[in-house]
Amino acid sequence: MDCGLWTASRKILHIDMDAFFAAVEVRDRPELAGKPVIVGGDPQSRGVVSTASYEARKFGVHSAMPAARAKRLCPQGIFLKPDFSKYKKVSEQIYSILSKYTSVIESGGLDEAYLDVTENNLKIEDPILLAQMIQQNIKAATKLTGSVGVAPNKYLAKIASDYQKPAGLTVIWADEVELFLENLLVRKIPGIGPVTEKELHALGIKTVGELALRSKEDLIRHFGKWGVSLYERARGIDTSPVEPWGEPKQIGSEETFERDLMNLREMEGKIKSLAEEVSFYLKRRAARARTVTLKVKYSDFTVITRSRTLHEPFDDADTIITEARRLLAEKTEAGKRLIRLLGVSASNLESAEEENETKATELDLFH
Ligand code: TTP
Ligand code: MG
Repeated sequence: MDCGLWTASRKILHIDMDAFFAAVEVRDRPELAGKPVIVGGDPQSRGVVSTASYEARKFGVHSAMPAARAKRLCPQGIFLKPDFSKYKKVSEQIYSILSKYTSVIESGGLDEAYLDVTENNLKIEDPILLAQMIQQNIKAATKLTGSVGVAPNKYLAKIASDYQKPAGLTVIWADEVELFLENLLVRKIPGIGPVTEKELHALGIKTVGELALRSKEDLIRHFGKWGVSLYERARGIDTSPVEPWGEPKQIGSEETFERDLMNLREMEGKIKSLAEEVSFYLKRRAARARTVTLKVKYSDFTVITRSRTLHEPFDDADTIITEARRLLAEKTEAGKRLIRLLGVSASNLESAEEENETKATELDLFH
């Protein structure tokens, strides 16, 4: 491949592992190879599918689907409980490989990351060669495959990595952006979910090419501020930088109950265990938070979130329990409406290190 053709000013890679949780399970239990493997909650109760192997996807099984539905679609499916600590270890292994190539890496979760390889540790100019090396390196170390997108920005790189899964390598050249996007369905634009998709369909817009025919004013009229992003996405524009090691903006945990809850005591008990989990994760990251958020999903699936920000940063379970219970009592219809899910999260995070630095600066001011 002639890298002289690469005229874009930035070289961005997006890597996304294939059927991640399922692929790890199949790797560790070779007898599952080629079988429909579904990782997630219990199909006998109200569990949800985390992911499914490509064999299971042929039956229509996909992430976030109720596991009971997956079982109906694919009765011969092999249902496995997720083993998060195992996936976390594999993820760390992958990140340590990626960091050999560049330090400008942004985590998109356990199984995906953006890399800015415009400048890279190996001083290799051709981003496609780098993408191939990364794929081979990950395969050799983990026996897992990932798909990579190479493009002039993050948005296009993400679309590209999804384009030829599994084990795909897709390049969007700077001068081919328009052609690439023309027939792509709007749903493929990251950030466009079923709701926006429906609204766009109602306006007669099915493809990105059709979206590009609309004026900015037109899109702003229909979608507000989000219309500006849509206008830019339709033209392949994204100037956002790869933000190295983006720390999570929030740490949370949630639970869908076996049966909908009305009893406040029972919900307070659930909040306690969710808060303890959040506190555990905060401490493990040596982070402290200032905001507690409670999420409630009622039995009719409407979701609300209510937050409170405190003066002092915290990482202890007691503070989270107290605040989340207060939010439940004062800001929700708990006890009057059935509740299907509760979630507790902590945000406005600062690391212990940052906190020490702030304290040090404050001290300096007074000396
Ligand atoms: P994805 O990258 O979205 O999915 P995937 O890696 O399983 O499959 P693909 O080949 O299409 O990339 O998510 C990564 C992992 O995150 C996935 O293996 C399981 C987990 N996950 C959930 O637990 N729930 C979800 O709703 C989604 C989308 C993912
Ligand atoms: Mg993936």
